[in-house]
Amino acid sequence: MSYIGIEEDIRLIKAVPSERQLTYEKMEFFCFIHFTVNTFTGSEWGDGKEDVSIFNPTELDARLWVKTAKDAGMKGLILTCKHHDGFCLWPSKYTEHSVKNSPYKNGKGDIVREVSEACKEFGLKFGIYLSPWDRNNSSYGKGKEYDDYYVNQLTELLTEYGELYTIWLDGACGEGANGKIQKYDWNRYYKVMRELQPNAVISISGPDVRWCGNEAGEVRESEWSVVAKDMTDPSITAELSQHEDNEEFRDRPLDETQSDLGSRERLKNEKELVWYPAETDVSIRPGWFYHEEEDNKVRSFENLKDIYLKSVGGNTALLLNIPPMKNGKIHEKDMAILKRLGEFINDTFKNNLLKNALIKTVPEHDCRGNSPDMMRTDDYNTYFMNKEGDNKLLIEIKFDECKKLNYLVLKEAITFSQRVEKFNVYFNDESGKKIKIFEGTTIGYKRIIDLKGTKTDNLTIEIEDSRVAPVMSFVGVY
Ligand code: FUL
Repeated sequence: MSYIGIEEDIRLIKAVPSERQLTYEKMEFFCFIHFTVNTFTGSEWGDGKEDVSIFNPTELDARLWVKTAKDAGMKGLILTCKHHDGFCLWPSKYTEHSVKNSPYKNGKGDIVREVSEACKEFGLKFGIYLSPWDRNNSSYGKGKEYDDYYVNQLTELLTEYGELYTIWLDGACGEGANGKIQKYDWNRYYKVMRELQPNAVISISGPDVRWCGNEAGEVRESEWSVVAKDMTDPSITAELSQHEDNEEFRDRPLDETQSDLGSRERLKNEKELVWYPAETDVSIRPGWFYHEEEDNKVRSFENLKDIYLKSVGGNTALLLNIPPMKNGKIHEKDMAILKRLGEFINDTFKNNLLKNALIKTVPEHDCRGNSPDMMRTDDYNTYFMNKEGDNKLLIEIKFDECKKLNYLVLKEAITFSQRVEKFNVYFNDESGKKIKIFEGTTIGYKRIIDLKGTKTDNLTIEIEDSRVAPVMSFVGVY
């Protein structure tokens, strides 16, 4: 609906993903590992005064962490190399507050190395979390002196552990050991990251990937990847992620003022727009770190399945945290649920029923004369692109017999930005009556629609409105 005018429509679709954003988005589902001295003190935010002698995970096997993530269907893993307590999981040259002075492997361990190597072995990509807030280091709060320290540590991590797919930046900024607050030199940090790991996305307090706005696993109904450029400003992203350390915050639903980031109305006065896709980050337990007393509060398979379908299927990536125990192992309860989740993802989306179905569209061909077969393959080289000015598209699917339909997957070719604003899903019952099963707004990278086991031999997707002509990359029915 071009109620603002064609120029505005085109402005809205100018922002497209960078190569590194595209690679990241295609990975869809990753693992967060929160592990540090907090695991041993039972806290969520360490104060940096912990005695390093408490850190002794006697049964840690990084390969098991990675295998658990892989079995769950995850494609990458992010490790808290340093959390707010300042304790480093690698033997950093720049501080004594690290594994090198702990009993772990008699000070000879390097958990960052062990995890990065295990990731390589199992074919997962590796990412780092390096908290800028450091409650241990004496330079924190002293301006450039701390920035130098942070950049030195960053350089160690970005040069000694192979290729990274993400650098996860927490905006938390509290007082350090001396009561001072540091003003982070974000642009200097970004420059080092781009230089040393040009393919890694800089996430959260960074320009490439946006925090979804809550830690409860909630996803917006309409998730736009094109938003106001201001949103990438580190002072804003960091401000948004400032919070208290408690369960109330982690359970807090999405703030209402944050529910619309990308509608036409929301963007109409924004001068500059950017591609800034969202990431849903959530923990399998109430805390980010392991606490024995939360063993009976592990998220259920049903709950995780729901979060997966809504987040990965709602135009966001999913970053699911799995906190290891004091001995370094992952609790068997968590492992069992994750394994089930992996099996669910694998089994559910294995067999695309579209393979043997007829597919017809109105218009019949795309603007280049291509047939709707273009939407059968899940890649960005094949796509169905309506001709300019034609913002509607009907996709009619006919199966050879009545099938029980569980999920519909729709993907836009986001290399042409995000365009679809409104769509419906129908089927015709035996009497020929048209029955609407779903009414949706955005699609973006991926939308998964729960078809709730509908039994039918036909399915129609109606793209009712689009910012400009829709470009569909993939349709899957399972
Ligand atoms: C927050 C931190 O303060 C939490 O401890 C956790 O690391 C979460 C992922 O980000 O900002």
